[in-house]
Amino acid sequence: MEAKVVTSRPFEGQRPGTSGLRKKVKVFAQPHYLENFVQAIFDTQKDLAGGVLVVGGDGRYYNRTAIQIILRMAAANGVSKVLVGQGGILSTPAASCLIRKYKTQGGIILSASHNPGGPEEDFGIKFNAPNGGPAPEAVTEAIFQRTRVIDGYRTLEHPDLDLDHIGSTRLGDMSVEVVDPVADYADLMESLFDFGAIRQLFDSGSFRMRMDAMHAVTGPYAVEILENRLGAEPGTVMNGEPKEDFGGGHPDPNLAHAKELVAMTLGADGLDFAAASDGDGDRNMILGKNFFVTPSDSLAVLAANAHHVPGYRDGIVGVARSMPTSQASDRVAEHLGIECFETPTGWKFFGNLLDAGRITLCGEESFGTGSDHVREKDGLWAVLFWLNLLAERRQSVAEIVHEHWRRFGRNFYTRHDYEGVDASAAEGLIDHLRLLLTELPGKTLGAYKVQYADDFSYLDPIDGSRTERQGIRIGFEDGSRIVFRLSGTGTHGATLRVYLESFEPDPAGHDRDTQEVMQPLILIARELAQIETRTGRAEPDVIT
Ligand code: VG1
Ligand code: CO
Repeated sequence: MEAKVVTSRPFEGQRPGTSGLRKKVKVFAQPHYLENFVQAIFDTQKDLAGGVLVVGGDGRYYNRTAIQIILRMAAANGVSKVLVGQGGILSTPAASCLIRKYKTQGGIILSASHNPGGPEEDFGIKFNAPNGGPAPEAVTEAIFQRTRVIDGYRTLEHPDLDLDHIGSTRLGDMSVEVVDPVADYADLMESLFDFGAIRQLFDSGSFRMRMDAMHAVTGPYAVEILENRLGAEPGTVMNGEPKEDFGGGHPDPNLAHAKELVAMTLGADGLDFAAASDGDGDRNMILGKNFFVTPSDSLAVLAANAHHVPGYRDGIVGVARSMPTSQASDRVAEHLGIECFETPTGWKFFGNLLDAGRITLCGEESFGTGSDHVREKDGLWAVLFWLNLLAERRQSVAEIVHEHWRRFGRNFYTRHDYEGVDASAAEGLIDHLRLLLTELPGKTLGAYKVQYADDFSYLDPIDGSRTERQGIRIGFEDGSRIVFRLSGTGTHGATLRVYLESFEPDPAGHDRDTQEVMQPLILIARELAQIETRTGRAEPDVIT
């Protein structure tokens, strides 16, 4: 079978954002659009020729079509072997696990994560490096530059392969192995957590939990691990069947999009524990009875309790959080006497620190938590970590978090998102804030005195690379912060994210309502950024 070159012309706008290239399905389905981007990966990642590639996705609409296209192109570009998840399914953390376990030259993951799916909705593609993690900036930039000048791509004529049965086939000179998407990942989880203790918790009969897979990729993983291996009762996993349109919902595990699950935790009869994950299985939301754990607190609690879990029994070497994530984990790191890092938003910035052995745990306020076991955030991993803690400490979620606050103080935290805002208005708002930066320090806003104001930039301590303009930070003397940044994962208009944080050392104030506590800062943020006049929005669309 001869490889052929199909002539094409560059498309505008193929620069990957916070996590890969995301566009409407209609954009991806244009002739040559996906192909150009994939060829740019092969053109810049030379080790893929003659190497092994992992391919899979979150099962959304266009996943199977895209995988067939990629397989033909991989064969034409001289890849020697592809490992593809059965049915085209691989969660993001499971893909990372496979790349590492089988030491492949990288992976291509098809997902637009928490964005909705379906013919009218979103699709996405990202390249993961041989360390299993999202391609670093230098790689995504090289891929993007290649897309700007590309004039053709390599493929071959071949019928679609059967991806639904496990086993090996050939496509031209390339071997294609359809693998169980769950087994290796489930084994890794079993090696990290005390499955015996968690099984006992489920067996006790007095512990009730639900895991909402939101009709996304986590379903098969959660069923195998929670129900089959750990003995949770059948039905523990809700919405466990991956659907191409995620059942019409946003597979975004937060208070706004997982309402049904949240309702099940409320009242005297509420569940003891509930969790949800996103489209590609890398996010997690953790709930207890009448209790929501903010992702920032979750990272801090896991760091403070890591010694309860077999995989981290010997302690953790350091923690990292994305810049907008609350400073709760910094307090734990200080207490433990370990390093702590503040990185730009996006998991790719944790990769070097993990590879260099400088951190063990890391997380983002956006429902992302993970460790050095893979190089992606990992939704089910976080759920199992919490289950292991609950089994070990024999306390409720609320008790564990309250105890944590008493020990370290509470970082109140909320994020306000203004979605689908006019892109130039959003840019204008950020530019306006940039102009204020020099005059803000020393000023008093309401009851708060500004200590520093900057546009966050990050110097990677491992490779010395610098990343600029990662969000406007305004820090106050009492430790409170306001952060503004624009989303890099949306597919239409702009999304303005406003992150707010304040610190309360006094346990008497720990049970106050977050929005109420944050009200003064919320008003300062709105006024300072002129949100309503610039965007026409009086209120945010999503509050978490
Ligand atoms: C968002 C989150 C960020 C996360 C990214 C990818 O990015 O804020 O923390 O890493 O999504 O997550 P942005 O640029 O829209 O704020 V996932 O689960 O969508 O791959
Ligand atoms: Co995701």
